[in-house]
Order: sequence, then C-alpha cells, then structure tokens
Amino acid sequence: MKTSYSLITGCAGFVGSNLTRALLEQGHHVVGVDNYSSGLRGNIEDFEDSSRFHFLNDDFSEQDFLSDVFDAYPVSKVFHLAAIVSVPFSIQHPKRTIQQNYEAADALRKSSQAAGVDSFVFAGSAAEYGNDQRLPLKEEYATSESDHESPYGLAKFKTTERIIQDNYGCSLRFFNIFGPNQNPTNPYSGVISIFIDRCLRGKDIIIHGDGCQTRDFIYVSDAIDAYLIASGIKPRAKPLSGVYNVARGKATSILSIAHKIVAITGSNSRIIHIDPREGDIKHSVADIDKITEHTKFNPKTPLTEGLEKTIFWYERTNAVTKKHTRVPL
Ligand code: UD2
Repeated sequence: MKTSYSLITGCAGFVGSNLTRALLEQGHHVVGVDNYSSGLRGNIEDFEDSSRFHFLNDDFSEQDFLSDVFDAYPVSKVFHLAAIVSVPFSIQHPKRTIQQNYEAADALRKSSQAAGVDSFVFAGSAAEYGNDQRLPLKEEYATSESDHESPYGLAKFKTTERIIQDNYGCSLRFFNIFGPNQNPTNPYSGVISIFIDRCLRGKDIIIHGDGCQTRDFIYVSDAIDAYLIASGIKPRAKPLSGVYNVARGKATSILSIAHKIVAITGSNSRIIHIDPREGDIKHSVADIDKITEHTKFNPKTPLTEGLEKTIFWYERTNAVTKKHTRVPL
C-alpha cells in the first residue's frame, strides 16, 4: 500500500510536537514544518531521527512551499497549527498577523483541497469569541459582528469562517491547553506553565488581579484526541467539518490553580497579587455539547491529574534551563 503522510505545520510548538509524537507512536508518517519562530528544537529532538518523520525547517507561508510539499509527499491529512501565537504581538503587528494567521492559513486550506487532502484540521481559538460573556460559549456566538479584541482573535475567526463557508475543513476552537512542552519563558505563556516554572524555582507566583477570573483548562493529550477524531484517524471515520469547541467545559479560577500547583510541587512560593492584566477576560468556559454529541470526544484527564503529569514532566526534563531558553513571538 502507498504510504500517505500527515502534514503538521507548527510541529515543534507546544501542541504540534505532542500531536506529532502521538501520530508517530501510532505508526503514521508525518511531514512536520516549523520555522522555529516560537517552536523549539528541544520539542522534537526525541523523535527527529524517526524514519517516519520528515522535518522541514521552513515557513509554510513562503511562496512555492505548499506546491513543493504536495508534489513531494502524498499527503492525506493536514493539521494546521503554525501561527503567530502572541496576542500582544498581534496587536502591535496587525497586518502581519492577518497575513500569516488568516491569508496564509486559508491559502494552505485551498491548496490542501486542490491536492485532494481528505481532512484539513485548523487550530482555532477561544480568542474568536473575544470578551463575549454569554457563558458557556457556544460555537454560533462568534460571528463577524463579534468584537474579537485582537488581530489574533480576528484572524482565527476569519479562517474558521472560510472553513464553514466553503464546507471544507474543520476548525477546533481550543480553550486553555496545558501540558508537557509548553514554554513558560514569556509573560504571555500559558499561566499553568508559568506557575509551575516559578514554583519549581522557588519564585513567587504572581496573580493578575484577585485570581477569581476563570478559564477552561484542558490537558494536552485530550486536545490531541480531538485532533485525531476531527481528522477521522481515531476512530477511523469521516473527518469532521465545521467548527467545534474543544475544552473540558469546566471553569477553574486562577487562584485555585495557583494553590493546586503550590500543593503538588510542595513549593515555598508565595502567591502575590498585582493589578489585573490589561485586556484580560474575566471568565471563559466552553459549551462542549456539539463535539461530545457528534463524536466520541470525551476529555478524560481531570485537572489535578493533568497538573501532576505536567509538573512531573517539568521536573524530569529540567525544562526551564535545558529547553526553554528562547522568547517566542
Ligand atoms: C488565552 C490564550 C491566548 C488567547 C486568549 C483568548 C494561552 C496561553 N493564551 O489567553 O493566546 O487565545 O486565551 O481568550 O492559552 N495570569 C496570572 N499570572 C501569570 C500569568 C497569567 O495571573 O503569571 C492570569 C492572566 O491574567 C489570565 C489567566 O491567568 O487572567 C490566564 O492567562 P493565560 O495567558 O494563560 O491565558 P488567557 O486565557 O488570558
């Protein structure tokens, strides 16, 4: 049988590297692309020598790149995760963000369709809802009338909108993912990675505001399950199309996250409060009825178990000093 490949853009990023590993572990062939703008070589070094992994150190948006890849590899699945990931950067560079996170993403989707790729899965974001406080957030709440709050949120929304209009592809709207390979070195890194990093280094945990703000945290392996389901890989099925929230559907306060991490790490770190972060959303929680009713998706990892696994990973890899030395975009 002819080998078919999964193309993963952003394969050296936090989620992309976890997805790449999962596909390789299940025996798939992967073409991974990353320009290391926020991805890290350390995230792929465990499997970079695998004969089933072909790494391309490129920017997926460069001219001719897509046609070259589709000519060279018989690709049947595309997972598009590469993006400018920083919301503050997107506010400073709106044109560049729209170009990379929307125009180039949509071009990749169209090239995938033209190349006969059977599933195109896009990493959408809760940012597509902006600061909508009609909780829990349902997929249909994000519209072109929404205040997307940042070019990052707008670009993610526009890409999702094109997926729906063209009826080709699937956008998974992820809420707050955490787990191994998340880089804690930037103030806008995921809060869980920052808190664990600080606890392990004995530094104070800094909470913006009173800590009563809530987020819908999901462990990375559950997010990976959503990718496998959406692409029709596991269980083997027709790929999904349209937009689906991916989260646990549970709100957790930042203060309780801080207490849990202090307790699990046994750290002496104090919890300090400073002014709220500008532009911060107060509450965010997903309605996950659509994906749980249409598919077998079931986020299996309880929050505490996910935190324990993540802390174990940071301790084991000494990730702070060994891997995470670059400041991402
Ligand atoms: C998430 C995404 C962001 C965008 C946004 C859309 C991540 C990492 N970021 O931002 O890309 O999609 O959702 O809504 O997934 N906090 C502290 N102390 C710290 C760091 C953070 O108190 O040291 C607070 C922060 O002020 C916020 C909460 O923790 O209230 C979560 O912050 P975050 O940056 O992890 O995620 P979020 O939801 O703001």
